[in-house]
Amino acid sequence: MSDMPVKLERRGAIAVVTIDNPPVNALGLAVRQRLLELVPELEADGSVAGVVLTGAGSLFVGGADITEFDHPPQAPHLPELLERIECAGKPWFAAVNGMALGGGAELALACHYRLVSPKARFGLPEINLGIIPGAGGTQRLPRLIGVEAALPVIAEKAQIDGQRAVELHLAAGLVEGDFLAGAIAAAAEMATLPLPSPAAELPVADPGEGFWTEATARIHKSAKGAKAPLAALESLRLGVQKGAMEGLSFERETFLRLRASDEAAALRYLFFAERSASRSSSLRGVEPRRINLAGVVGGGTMGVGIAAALLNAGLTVVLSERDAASLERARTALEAVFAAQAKRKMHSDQEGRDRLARLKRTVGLDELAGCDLVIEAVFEDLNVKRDVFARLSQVCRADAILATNTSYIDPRLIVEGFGSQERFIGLHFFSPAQVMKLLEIIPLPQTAADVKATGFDLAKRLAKVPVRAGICEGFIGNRILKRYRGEAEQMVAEGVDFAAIDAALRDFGYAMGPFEMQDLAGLDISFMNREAARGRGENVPEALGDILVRAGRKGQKTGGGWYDYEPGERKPQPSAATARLLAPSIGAPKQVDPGKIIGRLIKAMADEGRKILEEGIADSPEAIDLVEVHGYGFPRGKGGPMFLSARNAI
Ligand code: T1G
Repeated sequence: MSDMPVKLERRGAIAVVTIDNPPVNALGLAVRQRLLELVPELEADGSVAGVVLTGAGSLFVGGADITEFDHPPQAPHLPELLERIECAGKPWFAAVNGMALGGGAELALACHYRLVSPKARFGLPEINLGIIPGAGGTQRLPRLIGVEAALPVIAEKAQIDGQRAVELHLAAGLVEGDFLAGAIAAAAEMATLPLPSPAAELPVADPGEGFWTEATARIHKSAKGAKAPLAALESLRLGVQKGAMEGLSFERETFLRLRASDEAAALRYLFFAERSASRSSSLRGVEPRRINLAGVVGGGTMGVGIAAALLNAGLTVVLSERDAASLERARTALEAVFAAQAKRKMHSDQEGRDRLARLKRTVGLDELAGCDLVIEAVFEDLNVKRDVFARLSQVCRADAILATNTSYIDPRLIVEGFGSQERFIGLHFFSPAQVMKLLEIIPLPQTAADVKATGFDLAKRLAKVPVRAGICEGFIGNRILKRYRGEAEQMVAEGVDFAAIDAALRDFGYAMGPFEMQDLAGLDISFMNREAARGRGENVPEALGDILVRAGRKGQKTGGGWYDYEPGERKPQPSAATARLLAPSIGAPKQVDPGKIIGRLIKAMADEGRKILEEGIADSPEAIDLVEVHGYGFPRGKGGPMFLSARNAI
């Protein structure tokens, strides 16, 4: 009896139905089957005046069971169940004790009344999964709260909390204190009232052409090519203009079509990959160290971003620079970061000032003595980094964790000779560090388990996606980037126009192609790496990018790299200079189908990914895809190179 996912108990004339299906009370098959049995059962029970439906634990319902989506839908389907509840002859009260997401929100909307706790939240996040609500959300919500209030929830990931739900008359009441008892009491009182009309039958006002035009433009922009948000808007609009019945069938047909799409499959894959990323099986049960005071060495682009990320997460930060002028530049840069965040409504101006108030600035390293964790983010040079760690290992507490943000250098070489490796770890952030979600965690062979666990815990506190990476040149991300760029350059050498390659990658979903990206980041970074390798006597062939750098073309910062740039402009312009410089090194021009360009580049990334897996540098194909999506702009709706390769989609 106890593992039944739906529990039934009686409280006087009220039947209490509790969905108890850990971890998130998802509306899986067994839940749907049991609820469908209960509707007629309770209907026929003359001693039942009303039904209170709630969720066990802190959630109401986390939605339909996403794990079922890789398989054909199984009856009973959610729309059928919700229609039975909506048309029941006795009132069903959704006692929303916490998150009611997706199908969970739709279930609450089909009930006759909603009673909410202060922790209640209604959301229809289906577009995150490349689908739209499939059980009436786009039809019932606007009929209960109006189109203007419903649209942001349906197509823009907005949520409605308990208080707002009462204000919108979505909920009949807010129940404080002992929520379930209060909800049952309210239900007992309201059970005798005439049943309200089913939400799907309520009238809804059409806000007019202007509203739809503006909404379509706004959502088209924010969707960045994803299909689901506009499909959700279309379902809402069609229901408003053609009626709920047509709206419900359009919604269901659209939901099923998107559910079967490659984009939805990719987004589901990433949904589960992101959730398993934060839990490294090898660290289960290892307690992370408590980090309250964090130090950052270096106030350049990376140092400022890392300090901002730590301050955003509530930590107190000591930022160190080598001299007062550099420290002043770092302070100005940090203030600009928080001003920009306030402008984007991430927080208020006051909250920005409060966060900056937790920043201490210092010249030199001595003031880092009290830090629990210090992250080094100085110039990418072995000797410069070693000088920092030599000093840190003297001034910092023995139990302080010392981390390097190196993106290429072997961390063992950086900390060699500075005491036991147990407290050293690589924490590789991505620029801008306060925005990019990826954190490559690079343990050294002797890094202590609780130090590794602290890296993963820090990622969670910074709302980042952690990926363990082994030690090799470029770890996971930069190693694949090198292969990706090498393959792209090889195509140029064979005569393919690099602008055509960039265009193909943009159409595929990247914000920019490899050559535009190099111009933004600077061609000199990889040039210096190659020169350093040549300096070590390694045989590194001349790259096309080297020809450009030797001619002074380092990218946007020099007004030209692969492309030309007008002063102060970021728009890439075709370059006669580049064409002239590269002509002797590239083949006769040739046209290649964009699909072939994409296929070749992603195959190269996946091939390198397979090598990385064989060498144990990454723990799973999912880990590699998380690196590509959260660190290198791989389009989310495509899943990742390993995902596409596994599906033979390239
Ligand atoms: N189905 C199956 N498993 C789910 C799930 C779901 N809906 N939601 C979460 N899980 C798993 C997750 O993989 C993890 O598993 C564990 O639960 C804890 O999750 C018809 C079609 C609810 C806010 O999009 O946003 O309804 O890794 O780590 O931080 O219109 O999970 O432990 O094995 O995220 O406390 C719409 C998705 C579905 C909500 C809880 N619903 N979930 O956050 O825990 S589509 C969603 C979340 C739908 C209808 C349509 C969050 C959460 P494991 P967690 P959390």
